[in-house]
Amino acid sequence: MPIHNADIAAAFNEIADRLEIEAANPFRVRAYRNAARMVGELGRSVRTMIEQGADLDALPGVGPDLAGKMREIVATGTCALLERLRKELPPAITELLAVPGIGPKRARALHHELDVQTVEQLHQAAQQGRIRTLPGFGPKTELQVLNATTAHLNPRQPQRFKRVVAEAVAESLLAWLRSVPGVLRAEAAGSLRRMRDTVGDLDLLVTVRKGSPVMERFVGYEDVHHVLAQGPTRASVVLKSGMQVDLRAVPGESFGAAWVYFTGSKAHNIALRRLAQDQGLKINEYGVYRGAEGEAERVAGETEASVYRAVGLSLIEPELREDRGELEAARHRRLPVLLQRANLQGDLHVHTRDSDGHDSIEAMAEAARAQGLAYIAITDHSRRLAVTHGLDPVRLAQQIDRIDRINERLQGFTVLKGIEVDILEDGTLDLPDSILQRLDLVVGAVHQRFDLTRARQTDRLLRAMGQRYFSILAHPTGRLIGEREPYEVDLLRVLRHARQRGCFVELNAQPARLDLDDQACQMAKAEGVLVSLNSDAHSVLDYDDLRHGVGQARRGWLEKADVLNTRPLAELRPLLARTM
Ligand code: DGT
Ligand code: CA
Ligand code: CA
Repeated sequence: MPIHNADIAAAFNEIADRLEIEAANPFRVRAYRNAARMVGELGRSVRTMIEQGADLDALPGVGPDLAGKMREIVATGTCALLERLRKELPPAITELLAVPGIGPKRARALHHELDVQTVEQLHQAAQQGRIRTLPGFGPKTELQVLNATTAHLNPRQPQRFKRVVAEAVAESLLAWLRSVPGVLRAEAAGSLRRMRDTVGDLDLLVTVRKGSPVMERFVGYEDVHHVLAQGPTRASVVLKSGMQVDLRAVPGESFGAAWVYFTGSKAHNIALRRLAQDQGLKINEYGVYRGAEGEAERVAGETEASVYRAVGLSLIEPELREDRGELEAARHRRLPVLLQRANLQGDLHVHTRDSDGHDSIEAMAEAARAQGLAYIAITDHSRRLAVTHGLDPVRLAQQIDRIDRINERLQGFTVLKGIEVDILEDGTLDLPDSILQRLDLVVGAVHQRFDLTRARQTDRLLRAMGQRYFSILAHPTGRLIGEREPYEVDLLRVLRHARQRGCFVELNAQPARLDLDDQACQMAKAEGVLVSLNSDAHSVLDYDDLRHGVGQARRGWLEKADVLNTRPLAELRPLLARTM
């Protein structure tokens, strides 16, 4: 059975939940939670890493113990620790933890006192007023439980997956499909291909020789949990991770038309169809047709380019297909030349083991160079973020001196001196100008008080950008996909202030952040503010995340010139120099 990163993450999360219910050491619980998150966002298949003999200990936060567990899970689908924990507690009790407001302590109390084992039973107990009678559970908590369980039992929004997770699943599935007899071609479509930051389900296309068993094989894929539909040319399944996959087999001569159709977006398709109609053409997933029903002549369909050409357009890249002006731009041959990974010359947000990173300055520089970059900025956390071992002025001064010495040795690569300084609640910075002035750049970030009103949060950021040495606003909206909503802020005012002050905004490439999002990138471009596309790397492996940022930048219509760190160092330096 092929184990995906999502399976490992789920196992680690379940271990963390169960350890928490058993009141285990909180550090141990957190280690499993962090590992679950790290694996979930990894972007490389742990299974493949193991197959290729890669060193799992090199992954952030992973020691020999966790590495061993990952090997065990990849080999067997579970691990001895999880199985033991499952025997110790009724299987449904961890469900209780999924209810907001119910932590391990309360889950344990409900289980012991009321013999509640499922969310349904908890809901019932709340309805019957049995929860308010428990010590520590007044009527207010009971109402909370009632609301939470109602929402939990009637989920409104179907689950979406982070792109990095969906991509890993799609890649192994596509590779496997390509090995099925008679399969000529297998490709991803849908939101995954459009590089959306989250993916609802996977849409895959194949072309096959006659008689290929691809549909039978697909529904029998080892990771399939259940089959929703199966026919000769299409099938839908739900994988064990809960992810739905739609597969369609299309004729080779229609592949381009089908790829356009199933790549979407729906809004783009509708606009495209309307444009075709205006020219007396009909467009569907089989091709482009001219003439009346019955005697229609097919004029395009084998390639995507032929489809767009038939309606008078140049080929539109998948990232732009959102009906946000791309058809108009294609008609007037004014499509942007989208940013590419190879355009990036450096990375301006990088951590080391001086704060919460895993590797040395030298190792981060070497790894960046191996990724084709010419410079990085070391930007460890500042003292306010104590959990990260953030730098105070004395330690930062020492780091600055060390970087100077490292640069003397390096050739053809430069390490810039920076800091990820905390923006305090009042918009001042966590370190004084006397030390900030010694740096090449200052990356400012919000790490607490996400809850300020829109007006106060906006003022806070404007004030921070007004500080003399401020350079780049990191992860400007603070969102964590699927975990934390962006904070309330007037982004337009922030961008206009950035433009006026000559500072920059970040597109943070961590798969869970991708902050700014696509539309905000477009807004930055419109306001004339350069975007700094940074990995926020915490280990030598994390530069790989830059490609996620590039996908997001492309969705935001960004070209090479719109991105700060496509500049060679000689052009970058004057842009970073603060004269005010
Ligand atoms: P997702 O899965 O929610 O992340 O987003 P998509 O864009 O992958 O949407 P999905 O999976 O529902 O459909 C895949 C593509 O199929 C979609 O991007 C466009 C096409 N499509 C689906 N339904 C319709 C429809 O009703 N009309 C048209 N014109 N195209 C559709
Ligand atoms: Ca989809
Ligand atoms: Ca779909």
